Amino acid sequence: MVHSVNSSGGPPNPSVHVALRLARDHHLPTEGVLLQQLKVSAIEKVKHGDNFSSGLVALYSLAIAASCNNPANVSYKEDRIDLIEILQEKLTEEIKHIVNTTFPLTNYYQVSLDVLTLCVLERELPQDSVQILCEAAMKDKFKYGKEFSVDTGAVAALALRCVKGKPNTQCTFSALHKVLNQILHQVKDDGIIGNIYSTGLAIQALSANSDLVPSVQWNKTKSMYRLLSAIREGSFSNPQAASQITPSLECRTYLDVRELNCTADRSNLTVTTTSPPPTTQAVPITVEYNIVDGLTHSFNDAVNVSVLAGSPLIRVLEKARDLYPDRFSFNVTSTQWGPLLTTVRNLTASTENRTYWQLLSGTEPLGQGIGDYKPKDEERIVANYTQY
Ligand code: B12
Repeated sequence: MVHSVNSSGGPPNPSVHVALRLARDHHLPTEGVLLQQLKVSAIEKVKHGDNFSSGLVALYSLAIAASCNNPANVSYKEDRIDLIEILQEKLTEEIKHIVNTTFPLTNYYQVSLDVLTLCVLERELPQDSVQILCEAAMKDKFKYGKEFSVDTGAVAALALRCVKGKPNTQCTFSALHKVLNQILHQVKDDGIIGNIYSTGLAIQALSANSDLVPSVQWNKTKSMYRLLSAIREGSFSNPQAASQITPSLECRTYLDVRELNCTADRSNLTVTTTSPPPTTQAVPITVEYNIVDGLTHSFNDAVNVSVLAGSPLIRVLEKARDLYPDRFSFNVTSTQWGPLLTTVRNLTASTENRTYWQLLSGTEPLGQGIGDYKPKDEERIVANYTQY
């Protein structure tokens, strides 16, 4: 995460800042640089009217507060913005959208982040927001397709925990009970909760609600060790992925942002330079790439391409496009997780219509995106245009 701040050149990552702040050891010069980048970037986004989704505003606010700065008063040169007011407005829009259409403007992961942030920072929550989040939990809305999203449930459980006990929040008792049970249902024998990338957030949710989690139902040590072994296997080389497990590994949760004592920090983190992985002879592999319009069935096209072993999936897409530009053209959007596949041929993902390009290996959904997933020889990768 520290290296990503100094080398990325891309937009600053608020989730990485929260993680660095919640860690016990610090590299204060890097945290200072990232804090400044976040402030400038927030101001630029507001000034230029760039896309600034509610959850992203929440993460920026949480990050700035985690450095003991006031997100309601972010300034750079002669510009000044109030991120809390913006967050309250964005959450109000999400609530209105849910009331009108039954779906949030973005998704329930972000609505939960919004409620969590306003609560942790002890700011006023828009009317009905807690009630709406409770209802969503009770009506099983934390889903993409048919699957319960552990990540979403985990952030919702943190938000509900935070607001529990405040006036007019009686609904949180049954909502928490429901969501925690759904998360506990996803605990696997090896300690993974959901998948490896939701495990960190799930540990936070279960730890923050430990009084409601029967100890026979979850072995925290096992989940923590599973994360540590996954780090050694290289599953967390993406800084965004690393940022979502760090709080749990430091035995903290996002709720602890309100308790940070910045004056006590010491810059005691020794940053080691990672040596490049040993160079193995790169051999070519063959990957079948299949693009399917799963909604209106306007096309179903496949091609075999050859890439070097260890290449990320995006190389396969590029090869296919180079071979047949008309059939395999594609576009991506950069996100904190890496490139998100948004368009293939003439079909573009849309939040409004809740369509996206799902990635699969055969019939199994991939656990990573095109920037991180490394296909194997003879693997069949499917990009399927579908709805969530
Ligand atoms: C909501 C969500 C989605 C939605 C996003 C659209 C929407 N309007 O809601 C949909 C259903 C489209 C989606 C798709 C996918 N997702 Co998703 N998603 C999430 C979730 C639950 C919340 C994201 C969010 O809103 N974050 C908060 C906002 C403020 O941050 P943001 O960076 O602006 O959010 C955007 C990006 O995160 C982007 N996004 C969402 N998922 C993914 C996945 C990848 C690989 C990339 C590059 C970007 C991306 O969409 C967000 C909204 O615009 C996260 C959970 C998590 N722990 O982060 C998983 C998560 C990020 N997704 C994941 C995965 C694997 C995918 C898919 C690859 C699944 C698949 N097999 O097809 C696809 C992406 C395929 C592609 N086309 O490239 C993994 C990523 C793990 C990793 N190491 O890479 C996560 C962590 C879930 C998990 N535990 O497995 N996702």
